[in-house]
Amino acid sequence: MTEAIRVNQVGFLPGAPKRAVFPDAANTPETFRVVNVDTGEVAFKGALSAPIDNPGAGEVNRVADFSALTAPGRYRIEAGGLRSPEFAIDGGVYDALFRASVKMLYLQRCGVALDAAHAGDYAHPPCHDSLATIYGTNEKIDVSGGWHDAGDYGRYIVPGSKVVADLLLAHEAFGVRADDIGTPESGDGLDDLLQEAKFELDWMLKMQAPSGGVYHKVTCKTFPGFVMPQEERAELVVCPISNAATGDFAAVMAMASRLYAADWPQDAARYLAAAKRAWVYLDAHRGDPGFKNPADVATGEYDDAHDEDEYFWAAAELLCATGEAEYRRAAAEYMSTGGKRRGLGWEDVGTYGILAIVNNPALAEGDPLRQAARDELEATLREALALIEANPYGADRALDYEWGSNMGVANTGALLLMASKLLGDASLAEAAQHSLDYLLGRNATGYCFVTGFGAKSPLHPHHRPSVALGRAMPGMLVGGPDNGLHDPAAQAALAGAAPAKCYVDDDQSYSTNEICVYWNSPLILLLAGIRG
Ligand code: G3I
Ligand code: 9MR
Ligand code: ZN
Repeated sequence: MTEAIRVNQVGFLPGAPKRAVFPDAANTPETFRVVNVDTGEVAFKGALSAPIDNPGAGEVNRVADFSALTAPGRYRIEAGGLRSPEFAIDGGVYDALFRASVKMLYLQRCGVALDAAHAGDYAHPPCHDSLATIYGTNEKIDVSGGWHDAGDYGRYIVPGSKVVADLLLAHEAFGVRADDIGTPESGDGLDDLLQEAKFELDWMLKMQAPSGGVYHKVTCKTFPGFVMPQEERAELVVCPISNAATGDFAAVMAMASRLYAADWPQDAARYLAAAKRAWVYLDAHRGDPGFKNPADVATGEYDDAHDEDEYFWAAAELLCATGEAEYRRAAAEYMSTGGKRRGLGWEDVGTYGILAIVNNPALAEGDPLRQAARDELEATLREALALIEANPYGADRALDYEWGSNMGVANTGALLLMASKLLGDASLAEAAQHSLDYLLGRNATGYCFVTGFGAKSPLHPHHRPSVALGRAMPGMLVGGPDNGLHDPAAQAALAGAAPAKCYVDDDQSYSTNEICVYWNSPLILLLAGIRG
């Protein structure tokens, strides 16, 4: 038997839509069966779809729909000499995955010791706890804390803000109250997601300069070798303030001021004051150029020449937190200029601002600002749905797989779930299952893209602790296919590959096989929404 059938390798909630893909339509029978692997019984029989062209994968596919199978159990799909990896149907099917995907953030914490009781093999003493030099000066400041960004140990405001936003949205939009993640805070009666986000927020406060502007990042000048974090001992450098960092900071601080008010009132007040100071800085710095690495700094740049969407997101969140007219004016002005820069990424954040306006309880139903934001959200959803519909693997794309494409797929699934609640449309939630299926194995590579989960998952992520210890840390979502072939390992392994197959499980392929806190966070949000 050839394990050629692509399916979500973790599995499905009983009532979920369920699909599998046969990659090679020409060599596929007309019918398939779903077999219970414990009893050997055939639990479901069905007919395959007509062949569907899949140019991004360079394939012609057939789709098997077995949504009608709802009985809990462990299953495999079979047809002729083909079969799929095993998967489960179960009400708790995503519980361990959800916990591991949040725990990953704990394991990326910087500046503190990770003890063996919580971190196991990935325990380490405090790292990056020396004072950091403000670039171009002799001034040293304490900016310890926050998460390591990715496979490297940099700490960057712009992508870190995305993670905070996703965790806060999981709490706000889906009512997540988790106290069993397995972090030092678990079991204290307070939400572990809010406490994980707080670890980053409290670091972010240290990155705000007296002017209200926010330093873009703190890293060493170059990337280290494949060492554990406490072994990276080069000088820490705080890079210059940027508008993008300051705008993202203002947005998530304003968001946090609302969501921490009940359990951490003093922190909530500090977050709001910091957000307002950041806005004052932004207002005085319109038109400043975007961040660029200083000539002798080679770490992640997160350069963004367009800061209007960061201004918008900040204004929208400050409006939500305060109701003040100044923020409304700024948000409305942006909405009316048409420059939406939609997105839930590190670079384009317009959709976060849209969500903040649609969500704002202080805006009346018929408020024109809110209506414009709803229209914008609906346009974004229509585009995503058309792409998902046309792709048998359920990714919201045809031929374009960018660096970190798995973040894009997870963002879209998470947005569909949030919009489904906001707009009261259940069909949007069904489409989100396709995003999750893609990430967990129903894709052209046959990988479940989360380390430690599924029958075939990445064993060699570009992640320094995993490489140093010789074992992939579990619960990490890799970047996935990138048809730009942005690193030498990808170029060597993937020349001529179809876009959806431009992925290689090689620890040198940072453009396809790195992991990131802001790739995990939309997975967390997607899982939070799917679990309901
Ligand atoms: O802006 C262009 C756009 O115009 C064009 O249509 C598109 C086509 O693919 O490319 C766009 O630029 C891309 C850019 O991201 C913005 O999305 C680049 O090709 C792409 O190479 C770039 O990738 C980023 C990469 O750093 C290199 O800068 C990733 O998004 C980003 O996730 C990644 O981040 C790294 C950090 O620098 C360091 N830490 C690890 C982290 C993850 O690998
Ligand atoms: O490890 C680095 C990773 O976090 C970045 O995403 C990537 C691109 O900036 O760079 C990685 O570091 C590599 C560097 O760019 C080139 N020399 C080899 C480094 C390790 O693979
Ligand atoms: Zn560190």
